[in-house]
Amino acid sequence: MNKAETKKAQYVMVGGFLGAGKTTSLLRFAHYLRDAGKSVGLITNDQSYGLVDTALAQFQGFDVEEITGGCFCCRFESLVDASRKLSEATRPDVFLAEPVGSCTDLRASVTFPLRRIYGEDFRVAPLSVLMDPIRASRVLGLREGKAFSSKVLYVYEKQLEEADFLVINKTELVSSEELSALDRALAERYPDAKRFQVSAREGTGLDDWFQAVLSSEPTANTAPDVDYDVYAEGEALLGWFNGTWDFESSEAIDGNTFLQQLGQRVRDACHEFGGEIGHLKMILAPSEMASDMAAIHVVRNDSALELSHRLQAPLESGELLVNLRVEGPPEKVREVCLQSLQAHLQEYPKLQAKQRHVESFSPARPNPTYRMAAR
Ligand SMILES: Nc1nc2c(ncn2[C@@H]2O[C@H](COP(=O)(O)OP(=O)(O)OP(=O)(O)O)[C@@H](O)[C@H]2O)c(=O)[nH]1
Ligand SMILES: [Mg+2]
Repeated sequence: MNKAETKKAQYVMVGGFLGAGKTTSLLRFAHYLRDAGKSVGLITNDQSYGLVDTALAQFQGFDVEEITGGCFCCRFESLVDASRKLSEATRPDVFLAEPVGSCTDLRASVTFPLRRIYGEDFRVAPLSVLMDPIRASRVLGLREGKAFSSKVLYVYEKQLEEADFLVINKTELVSSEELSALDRALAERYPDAKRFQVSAREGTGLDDWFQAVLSSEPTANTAPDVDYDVYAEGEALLGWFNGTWDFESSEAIDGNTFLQQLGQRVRDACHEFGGEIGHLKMILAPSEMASDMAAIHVVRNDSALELSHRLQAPLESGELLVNLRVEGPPEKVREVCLQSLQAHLQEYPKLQAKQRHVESFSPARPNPTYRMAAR
């Protein structure tokens, strides 16, 4: 069968800043597609490996390809390779891809090149950019509270500027007045984008958004200008930490409490040094059971710590995965994580933790494989 006869796979990208709810929404999207009888391939992306997002997607039974070592735009060919690998494995009807939360310029570096170079293989959907309404209201000056520094905010605003679809997520977290004020501000600043209001957690508003994604094409003919010096400096202000430990305890522990308390320690330590958290996410999973795990998230220094997955049973051994993205030097971010874990382990004298992988860094200057300013 030649390509013209084969139905093209759809390529859907959901961007947005760290902690906006991309993974949660994409997993909802994956279930929506699966329920409609379509096959789905998920693509996760990060600067390094040991990803909580990949573990969360696999936990829900989806095929996932992980692209690490840089963002989609800088590892464009890996993105295409990842799609091919998924194609061989499951022949997805739809690829759902999550770019790194500190990444922008996706229209010029992914959407346009994919359409131009691989247009026979993929039908590229409009770019959705997701927002946490509290974070977005702060960025747009509608709400008090700690924000990131101006170069990090440059990246945030560029993400909004390039969106075909602007999606306010977590709508249940704010009042209807605040939601309307945010929606009005977005409409004024970005009149060409289509706007949606959803709650990925509660499942509201999602079907309209998913249907629009699947049935429309990106309409913009040009990409916004991006000053790569400011973009690079903004990303470089963020510290990344990924760590994986194997642990064993001679006495079963309550993993949910273990993880929540560790999360609180890390959050308090970030607060103390004045680093604004983009996203702290951690997973604790037993070694022998693929169907049980605890996961916690913190998406701002003043956000509630969320236990998004709860372990069903106490555990004696398993794996701990920590991903932290925060504004601050990577050495400080590493120190915060390691010292918090060390202090926490003192409360668990029967538990031994063996470090498997630990890494901290700031994202390198983005250097896209392709940059096409027009489609
Ligand atoms: N209240 C509320 N929380 C949500 C909603 N959607 C996602 N979250 C929570 O927001 C946090 C971050 O969600 P993720 O889906 O991991 O966010 P992300 O954008 O993928 O984060 P990164 O990959 O780190 O950039 C988690 O605690 C989610 O449970 C929502 O609709 N309402
Ligand atoms: Mg994610």
